[in-house]
Amino acid sequence: MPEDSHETFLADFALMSTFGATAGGGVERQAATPEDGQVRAWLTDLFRKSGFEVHLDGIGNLYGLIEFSPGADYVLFGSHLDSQPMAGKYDGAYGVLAAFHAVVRVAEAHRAAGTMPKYNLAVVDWFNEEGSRFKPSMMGSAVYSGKLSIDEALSISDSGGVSVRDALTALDAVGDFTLPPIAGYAEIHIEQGPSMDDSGVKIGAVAATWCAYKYEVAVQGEQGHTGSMRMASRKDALLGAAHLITAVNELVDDFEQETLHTTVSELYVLPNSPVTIAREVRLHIDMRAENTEILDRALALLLAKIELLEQRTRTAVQFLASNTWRSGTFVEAGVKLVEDAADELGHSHARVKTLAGHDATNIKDLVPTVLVFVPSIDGISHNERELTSDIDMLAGVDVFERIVHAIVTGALD
Ligand code: HGY
Ligand code: MN
Ligand code: MN
Repeated sequence: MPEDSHETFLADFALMSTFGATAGGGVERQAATPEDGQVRAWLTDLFRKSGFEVHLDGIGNLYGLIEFSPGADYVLFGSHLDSQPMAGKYDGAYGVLAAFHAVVRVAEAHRAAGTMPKYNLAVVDWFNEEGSRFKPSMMGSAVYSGKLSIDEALSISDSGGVSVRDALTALDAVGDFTLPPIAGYAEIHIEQGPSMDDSGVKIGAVAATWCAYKYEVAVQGEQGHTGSMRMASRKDALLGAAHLITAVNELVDDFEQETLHTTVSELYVLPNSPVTIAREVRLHIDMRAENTEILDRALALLLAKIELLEQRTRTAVQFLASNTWRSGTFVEAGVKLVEDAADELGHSHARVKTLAGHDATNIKDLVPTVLVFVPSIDGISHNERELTSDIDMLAGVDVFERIVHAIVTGALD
């Protein structure tokens, strides 16, 4: 690829990373915050300056379209610009920018050659992939793929009581566009895990996804005076939550190492007053494994542990909501596309699984979908220290360009 396009990519990446930049070298761009609005406005401007038509759908998904043949279906490429709090600048954003640059290069090649691709091209920034401010994660692609109703999504509120609808409206980001039918989707993303960095592999052809069981849980107790209430009469929700957090983490001891990942990652204490025993604790349980058999076994074990901790702490545990995705494979033709593109460019590659969810996790159930990884140094992610080298980013963009070219000419049909 012409050197300038590498330099242009790196310059765009540096500029993109200034939106919501944190002192520790990461970004803070939670969904529909002003910082998310700023980076979306920047992408909108970049789309327009490069001849894309820009559209917004009803859940704030932002699209840039290049039409070659009116009425032809589209093929879609992209990822997400929103981030976790105090997080890395590569997660999602790299994939949006790589998709933009790869689509620009492929469109320019067709124009220069006077050829017509089989499909029109679109780039997307999916709204709220991270699910940090508004749960569940992968929200924009879940609505697009029919897994979550738009009304339900728009009415979900953050911990401050602001709804998705109000937050998007404040950014003037609620549209009424419906993307024409798509024949395929591809996404490039950092691995967010250590396997590629450990093995020195430069391109990951994602063959399948782990599955996830995520639960919103409330531990119910009763308020009381921390000084005067007898210990034997207490129904301390925070004590119940402490036992639950330990129980969730100790589940992995009953499974082969690294085959089950469990976390309690979010916690709210009510009333959270120093001299009052907690009446309620809300927390978020996240369980991941290669298949649902492992997760079903882990869940059964957890429910048994919950019965014991309820008796021991005189509290009650309620499951309020769940968000799950089952493992699933990506189309073989797409995995092969990644391997062939990496071979053509002389980059090492391996078939990998994704332990994290992505928008591709949703879209793969709709149309033939390709997910490509580039290495994360030390596997660090959702952390300001997240890092992928420039050379690995650029290799990924070049590989992705070959994938875009193949898909737009019908390679996934
Ligand atoms: O939930 C996930 O795994 C994704 O990173 N949002
Ligand atoms: Mn991501
Ligand atoms: Mn993420």
